[in-house]
Amino acid sequence: MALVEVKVPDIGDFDEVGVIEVLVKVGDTIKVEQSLITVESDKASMEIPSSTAGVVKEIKVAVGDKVSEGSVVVLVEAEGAAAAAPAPTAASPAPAAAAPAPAPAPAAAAPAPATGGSVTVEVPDIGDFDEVAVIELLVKAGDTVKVEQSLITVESDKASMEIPSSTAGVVEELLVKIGDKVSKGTPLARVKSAGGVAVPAAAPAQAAPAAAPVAAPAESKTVPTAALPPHQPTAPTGKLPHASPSIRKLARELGVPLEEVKGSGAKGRIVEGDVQGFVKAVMGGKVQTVAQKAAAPAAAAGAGGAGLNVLAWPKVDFEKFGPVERKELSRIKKISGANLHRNWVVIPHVTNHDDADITELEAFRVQLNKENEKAGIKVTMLAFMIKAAVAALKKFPEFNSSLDGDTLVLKNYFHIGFAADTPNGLVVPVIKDADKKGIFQISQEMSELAKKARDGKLGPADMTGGCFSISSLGGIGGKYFTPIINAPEVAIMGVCKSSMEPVWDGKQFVPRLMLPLSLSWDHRVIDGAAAARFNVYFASLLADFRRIAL
Ligand code: CAO
Repeated sequence: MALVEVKVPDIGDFDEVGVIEVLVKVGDTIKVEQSLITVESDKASMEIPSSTAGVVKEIKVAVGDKVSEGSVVVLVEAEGAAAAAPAPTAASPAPAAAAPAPAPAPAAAAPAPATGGSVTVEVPDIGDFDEVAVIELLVKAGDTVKVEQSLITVESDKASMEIPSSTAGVVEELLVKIGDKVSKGTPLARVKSAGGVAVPAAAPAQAAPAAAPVAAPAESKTVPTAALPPHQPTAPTGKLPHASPSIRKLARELGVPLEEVKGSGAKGRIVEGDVQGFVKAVMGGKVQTVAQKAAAPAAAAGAGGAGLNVLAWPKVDFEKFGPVERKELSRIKKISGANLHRNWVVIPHVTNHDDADITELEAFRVQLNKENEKAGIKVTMLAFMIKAAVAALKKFPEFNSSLDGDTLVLKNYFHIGFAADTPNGLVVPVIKDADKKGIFQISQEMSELAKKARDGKLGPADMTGGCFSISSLGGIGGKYFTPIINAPEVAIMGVCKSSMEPVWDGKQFVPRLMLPLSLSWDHRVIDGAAAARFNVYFASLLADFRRIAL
């Protein structure tokens, strides 16, 4: 068994196209030609198939990434020697037989221009796309169209694309209908040319390549697994809504969640009218999106139930005030930002601050690390806090719960998340079954997960299932802060840097190492007295760790 990289094959003009869907996950057994990801430009979407059969070991792309020919999609433990053998030509474009040259077709589809007369627009060279079904008509008789304006959408079982007009003018008659099968040369529409400026038909923007990956052979695309770029793996998503690229683009522009739109086209396909209807229904208050429903309790709590009713985001021309630079948020920041925002808005947060005396515990930790220097495992304060959190969750079970509507789901397992700072943003890996693990094992797992986080290699399984989170800024500094609860959890412990402080022992001030604690909790589930008790108990465990055994 050998590991092979499966790369994006020659997809012609398709360059730097966005990944909109990951169709496999680590551990899946895949066949040759099984679709791995879906990519989409503004005119076409297509599925990229595997050139190799085997078991997916690693996913090297994530939704939102841009890929081109040669981008590594997955790492596969190949079945059989033939597939695993590294192809000498791996770095060069796929052979023509496998991926027909997708260069835009010249005038094949363009009849001779007739000044001011009618021209018949035909399907241009769309590579291997043959006998593909028309699934959408984007114009009608009487419409004025521009050159390259999309006329129809066609779809095979692996890709959909829009076919553009080769001529500007007024559509006199559409010569195809939904369900018709078209190939290169099929007449599409009669267009009364505007001033005789019929131009040679461009191939549909980035359309021809769509056929290429479907036909890509297995053996030409495998290379040894050297020098893999790090990437964030992504959870496989549900099936995409049935809609053409232009409809998906429209939905993105309008912020419409397509998966919530009911399609009225053939086989439930979502058409423009469906998107418009959805927007009208939401604006008219007849329909609520899932996001609106989730936000409803918070909205109801403020503004008399009439939504948050906040001012629009200020639009500032920063350049007017001085030079600026624009940098797109990282993928992690976009995802975590949206989650943090929802949690902040929906959950009524309260934060209780307290201090834990960790003088003895820190001395014990330092001693442990000295004793175990050779073993190479560094025991961290965070590992003790994870154990203390488990004990506190056992004593105060409502902190180990989640809200499901009006029901509280109380958990009998103890998975503790910890916030990890990475170059790309904040992630929260989870130590599973922390109640069953010792300090050394937790320290080791934390160090492995933190490294995976920094390398962008955490998988969905590493970050799900948490009961309670700890966010430690102790290695950096600060006193107290207000951590945001990691929904659907109901509380989070924030800790800052410990410092030596004078503490009154009843007779005198003594120097003690004090750790600042900031516990944020969901006031729908927990009340202030319980939160104060939780903090006091948590601090008492850190002050005297023997209490954990009680
Ligand atoms: N007080 C004083 N010193 C502390 C401390 C505390 N509470 N916690 C850790 N330290 C010290 C450690 O002892 C270590 O010192 P030495 O190198 O001398 O031993 C140093 O700070 C660095 O610790 P660390 O950060 O490597 O280890 P950790 O276990 O404390 O944290 C991790 C690991 C992954 C949580 C951390 O690297 C991290 O990413 N923290 C940021 C979390 C974050 O961003 N939270 C905010 C979320 S809200 O936006």
